[in-house]
Amino acid sequence: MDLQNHLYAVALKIDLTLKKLLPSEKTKPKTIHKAIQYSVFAGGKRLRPILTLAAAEACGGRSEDALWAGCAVECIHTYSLIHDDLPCMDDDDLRRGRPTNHKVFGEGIAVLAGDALNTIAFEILAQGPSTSRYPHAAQILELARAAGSRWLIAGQVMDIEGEGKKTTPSELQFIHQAKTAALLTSAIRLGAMSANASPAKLNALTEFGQSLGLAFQIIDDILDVTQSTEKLGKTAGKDVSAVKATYPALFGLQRSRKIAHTLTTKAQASLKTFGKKGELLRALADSMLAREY
Ligand code: GRG
Repeated sequence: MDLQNHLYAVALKIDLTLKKLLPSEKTKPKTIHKAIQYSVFAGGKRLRPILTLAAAEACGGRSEDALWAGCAVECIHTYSLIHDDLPCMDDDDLRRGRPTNHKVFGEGIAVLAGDALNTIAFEILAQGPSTSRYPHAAQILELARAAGSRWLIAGQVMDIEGEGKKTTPSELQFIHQAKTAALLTSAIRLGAMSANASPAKLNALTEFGQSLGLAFQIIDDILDVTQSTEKLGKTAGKDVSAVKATYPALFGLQRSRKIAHTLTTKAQASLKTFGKKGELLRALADSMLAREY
């Protein structure tokens, strides 16, 4: 199967599992469950769960065992997007090619839909398989840390506080590591945990995720200035209008592309220990570097 078909097939598997695990639109109170379904099934790329399943396979595990963790991470990711779009945050009208959650359901319900997805993530993770090296408590600790105030939320805080101010390259690198790379790394680590990976394999995948996650956010910064709103499904040029610290703003487009390329090569070098089993992760890293939206 070529990579594109693989991506479609895995995204479909994730969608079907999320459909099964999330409360249906008919569950009372209907408004909140409609709002949750609206954003979860808005056509996201499902990159994080795709990486979770690929990491599990690289460690000799079964993708079926990694599905819970992948869906849990996607719930955290979707919550962060709903909250990020709120008027008190980035104040955006468009996400995943549709009006943002608060534009359709109002701010109160959008805040609650994000809150609910944040807790549903742990409800889902707790229902997945536990392994001898990584019992449920270890998996829950893993996701809670990545989504907490030292990483995902720290990145958002520094992003907000940095608007319109001069940011140093090391501050910018930390913002990107915190708001994007930490959750992406956690998606990969949870896949490895579902396969009961050895500590050495978990470490190798952590290094892979950290470099890949930083490269992913740099590409996101680049796409914000080079792509159209239609292609991105979210408002293009937002970083420039909000005077945000980004790699293109600090280093220019050409150097930013080079940094993303170097980080991707570094990520792929961390996969050496996996041999042929690391091929899918290597190919995913290449496709994330070349992505256009
Ligand atoms: C707690 C009030 C409150 C808010 C939290 C933590 C947070 C808000 C926001 C996270 C920051 C954020 C949105 C980082 C950007 C990460 C990123 C590149 C998102 C886009 O990911 P894709 O391209 O999106 O994978 P799709 O739509 O394809 O899933």
